[in-house]
Amino acid sequence: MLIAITRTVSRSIVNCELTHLARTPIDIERARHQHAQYELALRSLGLAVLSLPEEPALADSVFVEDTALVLDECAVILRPGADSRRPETASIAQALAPYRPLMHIQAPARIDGGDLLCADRHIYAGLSTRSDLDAIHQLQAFLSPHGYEVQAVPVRDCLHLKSAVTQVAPDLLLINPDWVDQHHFRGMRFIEVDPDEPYAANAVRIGKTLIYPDIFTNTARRLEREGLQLVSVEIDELSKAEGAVTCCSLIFQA
Ligand code: CIR
Repeated sequence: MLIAITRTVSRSIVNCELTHLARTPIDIERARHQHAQYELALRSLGLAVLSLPEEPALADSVFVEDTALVLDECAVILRPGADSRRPETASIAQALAPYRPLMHIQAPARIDGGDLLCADRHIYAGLSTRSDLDAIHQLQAFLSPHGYEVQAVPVRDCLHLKSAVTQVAPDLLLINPDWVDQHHFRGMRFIEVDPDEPYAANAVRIGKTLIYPDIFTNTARRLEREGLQLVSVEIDELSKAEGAVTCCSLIFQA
């Protein structure tokens, strides 16, 4: 069975980290409602949702994706690039310990899970303002005994690699070519986001279905033309904190 770890939106989300967006007021109740709908979407696709309690003092703690990389063989507890986010990992390590042997990225290396895109045994690792080569080398050392290859991929003008590109089918990537170059992804096909929807490259893939923001209607049509099925969610309140759909869960096989 697939498990999704999530975490309730923190009451302090208004103090979230922001890199590319200006701060605008966040309605916490609306953000919590949208997050609950997102959890419902995961459940509707058959996932068991393990919803962790709120971390009132950790503004960005709803974005659990950034704290760990969970593979079939092990989980790597990451060292998030923003100082304020480091304390988020302790409770995630506790939650993952029953399911996987844990490894830990060591200081001073920094890496956010939003920069890790796994395509089978190939892991693309974004070089962003949050993630560095030291962490990518540590990952490679942890994971090559399990047969994984880790490839560094530079990104620009966006927060994470998965702001710019996510996988939507076995050989198919949804991409914003302004933020990452296609030539890094050898052997893959691409759907480009609609130019009016630069934030539209982030989708959660569960089997043949995508959990996808309702606001990117033009890009959604491109995905549907490829025969992909979408479960659409409202996520605009969490987007004000620079969150997207992948960042709100850690999904793995129990
Ligand atoms: C941050 O800047 O860390 C948060 N405000 C947003 C993190 C979003 N995470 C993700 O896309 N994986």
